[in-house]
Amino acid sequence: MKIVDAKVIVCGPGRNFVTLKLTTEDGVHGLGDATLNGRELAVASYLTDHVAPLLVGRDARRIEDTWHYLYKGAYWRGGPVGMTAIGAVDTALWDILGKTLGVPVYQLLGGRSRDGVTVYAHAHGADIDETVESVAAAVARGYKAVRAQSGVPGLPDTYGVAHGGAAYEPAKRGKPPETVWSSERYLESVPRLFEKLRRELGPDLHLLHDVHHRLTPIEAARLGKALEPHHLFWMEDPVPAELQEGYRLIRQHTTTPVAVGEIFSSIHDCDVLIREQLIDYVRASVAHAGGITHLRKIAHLAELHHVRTGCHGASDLSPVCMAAALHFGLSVHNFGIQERMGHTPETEHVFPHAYTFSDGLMHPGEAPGLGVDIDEAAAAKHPYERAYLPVNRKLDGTLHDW
Ligand code: KDG
Ligand code: MG
Repeated sequence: MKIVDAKVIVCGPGRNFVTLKLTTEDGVHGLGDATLNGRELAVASYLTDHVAPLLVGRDARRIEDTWHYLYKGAYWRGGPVGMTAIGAVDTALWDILGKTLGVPVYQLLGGRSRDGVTVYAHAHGADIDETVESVAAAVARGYKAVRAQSGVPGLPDTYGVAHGGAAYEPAKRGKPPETVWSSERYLESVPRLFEKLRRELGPDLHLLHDVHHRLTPIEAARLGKALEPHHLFWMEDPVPAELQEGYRLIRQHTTTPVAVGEIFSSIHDCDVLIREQLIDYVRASVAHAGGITHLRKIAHLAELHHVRTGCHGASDLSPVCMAAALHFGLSVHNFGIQERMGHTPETEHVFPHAYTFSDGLMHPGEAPGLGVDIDEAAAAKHPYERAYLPVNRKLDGTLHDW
């Protein structure tokens, strides 16, 4: 079953996406999400200029071998651009295999380990009261788990909070927007948010919060301690994880569970975190961590060390990634939770899909393969427009983590 075509489709239905479409000699096609928010064209070029010529003529069934052929064959291994490209190839090959055998991908991954995939929604507001309302609205839509982000008093913009009731969408056209940051003001307000959420919404709801890499380890330890009475499901990305050992300090001080990894590209970015049990959830995604094949290896290592999965699922990962994440999440034993930020109606239209949501759970559906497609004619109506993620500065102008 030879691959005869490898096409990269770049489109912008409300936001930019890069999709790899592989076609075999039998006319079966598979899709992979190759979107790297803010650096999309680097992956598109990597695939078109360097990977596509290697794929044509290869046997589409050799998924594991193709992964190593691209990873080891590049010599310059790892990194977000290369691993996103490999991830897209890998995902498309699983899609093709499922379609060829007439089964959904989760059946190829060992079958289902649960009835559905628990997902968490995003909620946000300009202040604590608005955020509590937004979380309650997500609960009314059926979610059993909600990530809450609130505006910080005295700061004009805060990570995760959109203005005017719009959905939160960080990437903006033109030069990167600049936001302002104060850890002191943030640390003062977040415990008050979760104190009110627990009081008003009760003990059963899973509450999550994303710190977005902005604290130092000792500040993160302080926040984790302050949040302990409100028993969060997790505190995400409390500090940047380039230094994995930095998490030891947080762990020594707090029992608030920690989730890390949406920017990880490979198992080597999290092996210390997992082996030393410094985190509770690993957030690496199918799109950015080398596809289904490599993410399964991360999950299996994590399983040995009581760490569960919590894959990134922001709106900049396309419905192709969401479908793959759901097959992965339904099958992998140590699944924790899956993020679901949602997509615009234009995106839903460009990527018709079989996955569904009901009562807090998502299911990938029973269509052969991933159960997601791309309507190329619809995609062509939404051309790519360059967009950047914001940068963030402290009150004194120092560049900080966004
Ligand atoms: O492209 C960056 C976004 O995906 C990221 O900021 C979203 O932190 C995020 C999350 O947890 O979904
Ligand atoms: Mg995050």
